Amino acid sequence: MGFFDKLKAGLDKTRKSFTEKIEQLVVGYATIDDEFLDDVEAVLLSADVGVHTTAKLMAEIKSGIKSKEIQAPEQLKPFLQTKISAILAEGATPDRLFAAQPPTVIMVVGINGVGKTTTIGKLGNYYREQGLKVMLAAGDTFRAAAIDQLEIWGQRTGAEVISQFEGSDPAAVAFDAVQSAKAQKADILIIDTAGRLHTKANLMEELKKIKRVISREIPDAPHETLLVLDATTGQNAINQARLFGEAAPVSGIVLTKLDGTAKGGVIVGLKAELHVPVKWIGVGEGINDLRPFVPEEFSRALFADK
Ligand SMILES: Nc1nc2c(ncn2[C@@H]2O[C@H](COP(=O)(O)OP(=O)(O)O)[C@@H](O)[C@H]2O)c(=O)[nH]1
Ligand SMILES: [Mg+2]
Repeated sequence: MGFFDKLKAGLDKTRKSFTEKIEQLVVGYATIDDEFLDDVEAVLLSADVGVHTTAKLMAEIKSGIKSKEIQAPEQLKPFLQTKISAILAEGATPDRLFAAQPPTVIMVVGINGVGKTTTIGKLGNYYREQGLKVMLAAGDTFRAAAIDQLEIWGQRTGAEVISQFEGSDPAAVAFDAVQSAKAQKADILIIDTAGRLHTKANLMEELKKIKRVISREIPDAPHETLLVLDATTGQNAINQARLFGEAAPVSGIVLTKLDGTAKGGVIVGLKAELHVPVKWIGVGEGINDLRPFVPEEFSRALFADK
């Protein structure tokens, strides 16, 4: 299966909870009235696009009705598809940032279990396939298993992994890794971090410290701070984005587990409510199941006919 087909299949449940409900509504109403609009609002709210985005879309629908762009219920679906594509395409940025001088340093943050380490493995593979020299840093020292997991990805992708031992200082690991990446002329260094510590404040302090250490070695690094969010958590993903944004300015979002979730609509809310672009999407656990986010492709998959 190609990536688009996987994405489309992955969004099946989202489509059922959203696009198909809109289609059913359209069939159920002959004309546009307040009741129809209330039902549309309910569908949007249940689709995980969020309260603000729902309000925004409802305002657009109402002005579309006024301007006669929408004259009958069946015109709602194409109208929404256009508006949602536009939201997703706003501020779309390239999938990667390259430093003026290598290495480009990418720091990966997010809570436990969202898919950070897996994403790093896939990202490493993506860049390796482009002929770039990739290094990985095992900055999640909270659990030994997290270090082993990154080592395995290193073996699979042929990327060198810089690691210390369980419980060591993640900022020291990051320091070592930056030194090695410079000395060995790596093109890209991707740093894993812990998603859980004894307290939330500890975690945020640790991320700040890692950032400080990195930027002491390379002034404009990290060039990218990717926040990994799990699509299956729906609205909670938006709250996590707010929380992490306070500790480390996030430059891009990776939305994982879009395979088989009914909450894929959260991508629309993320885009509309936080001003951080979604840069990558994950549709499975395999090495090729991560791709740059292409808004047009996503909305095509979301609104596709079965
Ligand atoms: N279905 C699916 N599973 C994923 C995806 N990304 C990661 N996972 C799985 O999510 C689990 C947690 O991933 P991990 O990378 O260890 O998360 P971390 O704690 O943030 O480092 C693992 O079982 C991964 O295989 C994805 O896009 N789709
Ligand atoms: Mg991990």
